[in-house]
Amino acid sequence: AGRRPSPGSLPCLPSLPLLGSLLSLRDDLPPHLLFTSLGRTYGDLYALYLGPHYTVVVNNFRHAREVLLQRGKEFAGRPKMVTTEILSREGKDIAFADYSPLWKCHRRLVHASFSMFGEGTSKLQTIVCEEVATLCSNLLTMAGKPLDPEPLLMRAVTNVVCTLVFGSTYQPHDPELKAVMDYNTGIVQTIARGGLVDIFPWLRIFPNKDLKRLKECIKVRDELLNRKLEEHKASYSSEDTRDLLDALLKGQRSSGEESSITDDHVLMTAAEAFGAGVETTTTTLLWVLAFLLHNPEVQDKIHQELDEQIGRDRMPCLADRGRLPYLESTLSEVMRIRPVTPVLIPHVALQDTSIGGHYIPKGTRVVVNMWSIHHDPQQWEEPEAFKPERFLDSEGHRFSPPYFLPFGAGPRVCVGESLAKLELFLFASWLLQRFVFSTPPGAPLPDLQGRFGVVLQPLSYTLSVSPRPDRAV
Ligand code: HEM
Ligand code: PLO
Repeated sequence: AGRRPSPGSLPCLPSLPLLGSLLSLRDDLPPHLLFTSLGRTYGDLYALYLGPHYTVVVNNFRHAREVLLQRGKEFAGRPKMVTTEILSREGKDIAFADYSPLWKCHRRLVHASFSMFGEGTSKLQTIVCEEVATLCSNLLTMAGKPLDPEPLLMRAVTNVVCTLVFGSTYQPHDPELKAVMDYNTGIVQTIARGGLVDIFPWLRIFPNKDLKRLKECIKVRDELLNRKLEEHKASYSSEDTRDLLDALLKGQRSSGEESSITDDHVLMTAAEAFGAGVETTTTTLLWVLAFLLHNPEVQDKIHQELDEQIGRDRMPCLADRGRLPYLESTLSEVMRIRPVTPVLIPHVALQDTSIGGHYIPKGTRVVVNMWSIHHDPQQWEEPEAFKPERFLDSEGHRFSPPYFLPFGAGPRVCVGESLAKLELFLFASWLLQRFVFSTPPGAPLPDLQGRFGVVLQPLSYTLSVSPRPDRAV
């Protein structure tokens, strides 16, 4: 332990200043593509220094399985990164907190609170359906006009998460809703310009305008959260758990007098559930619509499946999931071809360990390149092609191959996975039962490369919505 890695066994990139600059060049490859292309020179598993940090890049499923699952516990650490430390009050959240017994207990509490409102209960379904219904009526008023779907989708998703976390929703023109959407956007745009692979440790030394903006957004967030927390504390009752914030407060209180889960932890968790809940789901839905505009034949098939399985007399519900394998496969295909976090969040080795038989010293950062796994020609036929059928077996049943991991896996797997799947299913099925989405005449098709930051987002685009014929809406 403690010895520097001898790069003897693992190919290690030599010229780090050069790489650093490559990563930070705005018009150059984003990290997931750069790491994938470096793999062609250095092999699937290689090391490099990002600033002073010895970092191993994992590009194939076999090695990812070791890191996430087989030795998941040994790789369950997180690095300290300048911007995420500020965002999470030095890791008092789940996603950016390093491994510790407190983190474990905290994560378990969050997980339990999520399940309380999750699939087991019909509560969540009711919440989501209410918001989708509003979204549909909003879309209807825009029928035929070119429209940027982002604000409408984001508001609907924000309201779902808001109900879940704080037990409240916003009317369309509530200034607080605008404040929330603005601070979220601000954080997303500044938190990790080169992705979560934090290659700008010098941000701290040379505060720049991004850092300033990030701090301003965090201030807005904190004021809002403090208010919600105080309101909840004032009306708290251990008998009636109204929302996630109540569940967290309850967990905090029941874990003993000197609970080490502080108010800061509660606040950061609520903030994170809120942020993660909004950004990931909105982004995925925007990718879904973008790919449907590019692939109208896929949209036709979804419409057909919905007509056959659900009809037009009732709205889809969670119980219909098994009946709509093509729709589910389309959602999977979108998450394969454009994973929201193409390089996950970096992991850290908590002890000396190994990957693929190569020695990995304690403290090594590990970047799991999910993009390259989801585009590996060894596993996927024509990986660049959008083909929902690849998730269907010969009998038309949906299946999910082990090397499809949009939510990660193991001890650091996404805590919002079931919530996200539920939301995506209900949003997509309702929207597509009612509407046809198309490119407005004269408008370009959406760009499919996207912009890489903390999440891989599509560039804004316009679409046009029309109610499906033969339906009395
Ligand atoms: C972590 C994907 C939605 C909360 C992650 C990770 C991925 C991911 C890839 C990192 C795994 C790793 O580093 O190994 C997604 C996708 C989503 C989604 C594709 C939607 C389409 C959500 C939602 C929430 C959420 C809705 C909460 C409301 C979290 C949290 C973590 C996380 C708290 C950190 C877990 C940890 O570090 O222990 N997610 N996520 N995610 N996600 Fe999600
Ligand atoms: C989104 C913007 C919010 O204001 C803050 C925030 C918190 C948690 C982050 C989330 C952002 C982006 C998506 C992340 C999530 C934690 C886990 C999730 C990174 C930055 C994923 C998909 O890994």
